[in-house]
Amino acid sequence: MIQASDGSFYGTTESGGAGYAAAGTGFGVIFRLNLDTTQPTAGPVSSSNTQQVLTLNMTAASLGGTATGTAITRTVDSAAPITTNNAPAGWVSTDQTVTLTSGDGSGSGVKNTQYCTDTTNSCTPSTNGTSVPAACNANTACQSYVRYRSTDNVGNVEAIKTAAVKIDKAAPAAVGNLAAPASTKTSVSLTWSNPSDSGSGNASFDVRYRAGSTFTEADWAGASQAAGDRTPLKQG
Ligand SMILES: [Ca+2]
Ligand SMILES: [Ca+2]
Repeated sequence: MIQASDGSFYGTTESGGAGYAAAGTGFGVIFRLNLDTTQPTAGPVSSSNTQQVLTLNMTAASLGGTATGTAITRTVDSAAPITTNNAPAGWVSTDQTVTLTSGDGSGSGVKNTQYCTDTTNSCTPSTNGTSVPAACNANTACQSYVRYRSTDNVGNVEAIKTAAVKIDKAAPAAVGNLAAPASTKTSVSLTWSNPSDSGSGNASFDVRYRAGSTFTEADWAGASQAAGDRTPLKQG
């Protein structure tokens, strides 16, 4: 007695091993591909034509003859699963949890998704899961990599993919060289140097003033915000 699951999937090679059970000893397995009874195949049967439906007739044979087999159909799944990630495209200011989403189309289904994280984009995914934490210490900027892949139920393995996660919790350095080289009765022109920043780079400057008295950073909210272009100049 040879047993297999009608309608189930197999990878590119089908043999008399996994998925089949022979009761007793002294039996051999004969494959007949697509019901071609004139050309029995001693297995394994192989096809890389994914989603192709094959009809297999498997019988037990012994010295006493070959039994009558019952045909089954199985579908070739030679396609690896596809996994995507939801990592943000650019720099962000908070720790992230990257979610991996996998699918195997109309194939045998996803068996597992594995991931790893590092800073050199070279690790081999080995942790099962689809929720990947990415963290960065306070006052620092970090770029890490989530590397991942999925495997389907017949052993097709996806090529490793990578998502870069960029977290910037480091404020820019202090503005330097502030000067007021020109002024009129109604305006003051200011110059300053663009301070360094670990991570995402400076996006804007906040210029404040107060008439009649000086103020410090502690009074920042109570001072008036100056109008004008405060976008950093591009490098180069
Ligand atoms: Ca598949
Ligand atoms: Ca920064």
